[in-house]
Amino acid sequence: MSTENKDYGFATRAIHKGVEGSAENNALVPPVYMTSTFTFDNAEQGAALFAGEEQGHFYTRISNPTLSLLEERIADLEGTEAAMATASGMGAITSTMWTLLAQGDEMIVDKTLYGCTFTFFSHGLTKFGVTIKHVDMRDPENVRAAITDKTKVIYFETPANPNMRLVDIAAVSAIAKEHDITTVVDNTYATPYLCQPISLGADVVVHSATKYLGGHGDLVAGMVAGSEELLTRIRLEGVKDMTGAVMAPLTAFQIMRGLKTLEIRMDRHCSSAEMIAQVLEDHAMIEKVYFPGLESYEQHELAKRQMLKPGGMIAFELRGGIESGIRFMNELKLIKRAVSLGDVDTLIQHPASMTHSTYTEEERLEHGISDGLVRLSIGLETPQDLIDDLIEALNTLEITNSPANAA
Ligand code: 3LM
Repeated sequence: MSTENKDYGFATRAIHKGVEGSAENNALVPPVYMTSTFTFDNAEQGAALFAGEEQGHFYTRISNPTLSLLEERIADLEGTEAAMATASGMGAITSTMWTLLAQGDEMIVDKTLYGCTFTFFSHGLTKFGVTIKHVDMRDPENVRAAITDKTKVIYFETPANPNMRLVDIAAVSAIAKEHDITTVVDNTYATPYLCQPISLGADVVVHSATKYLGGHGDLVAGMVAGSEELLTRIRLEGVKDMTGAVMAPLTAFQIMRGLKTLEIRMDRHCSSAEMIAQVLEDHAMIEKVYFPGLESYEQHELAKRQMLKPGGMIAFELRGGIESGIRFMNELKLIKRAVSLGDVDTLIQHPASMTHSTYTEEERLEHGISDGLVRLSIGLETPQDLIDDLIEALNTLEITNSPANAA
């Protein structure tokens, strides 16, 4: 974008940020640098690049022009100084945590976390002498109560995967700041279009770019965004030396294509989800719907304050518990049974036996992930087709469950 200081909107920046008209032979879409290494003009230049005395690309595990462009774009959308592209969401989370934490440190995390994040914290970091404290962050005061002089990081997802609980980013970040603690937010569900945690006081944002940022279910990737100083450490300590979880240049190209439609995709994900959440809530076979856009949602006011729109994810419980849930999922014709989320395709899955099967049964109960919970990622299909599919599947349950049928 040539007019760097103009106040462009989100969609404009998602399409143009970082591309100058005259660069790259005037190509509208910048070429992908499919190279692992970069040549040196002479040996002295190679040494200067390695010593950090000269800036430039020399090996793609450290940096690459295609990755740099994506990083510049994500940093801009998240409102941070810098960003780093990683091989997966877990690559982003592990690279960040290995950088921020050391033996003897404590980390406070929310009770609800994506299954592999939970396992990395509870069974991975603990092996190396880091203490993890799980608190229910729906009340920020629980965070304050858990802080000790060893606390280095506060970590949460909002909305949280899979039960849709929200965390007040401004309130928790303010408590963290009082104690000089780094706040890390997983912004995968909201995306920078719906929420920018940094503007609310958080320090670092991580993403599974596999989800909405990519948006088409055809890649696995992650992102970290934060200050220049911290991102340099995550790049050189976390990714370069500890995880090696660097993104492939072609994946960065796919994500940049995805970003160009992020705003319009999110608008449609959100409007369809709002419609569908209401339809589900009104159906007799549904026990409870968890969706931040519903008036009945216990954190609806926080959602309105913190998110531009309520997002495209819905969780719900059926009457008849998990048996009903499994029958219902198997009756769906259009909606696909699959993990992952944020794709153009609508996906449904059962957290207790799939994405969150890394928790034990007791842990799931303790962490608010019920066995009957079903998770729905609303895609971009014609909303009425999705509603018809859901209602037809729900109605088969009514028939099977009705007293007449049982007799
Ligand atoms: C899922 N989630 O279906 P990757 N943070 C959040 C996530 O939801 C995820 C990650 C990080 C799912 C993946 S389950 C086997 C499939 C909030 C991933 C990790 O490493 O890019 O998968 O991101 O909920």
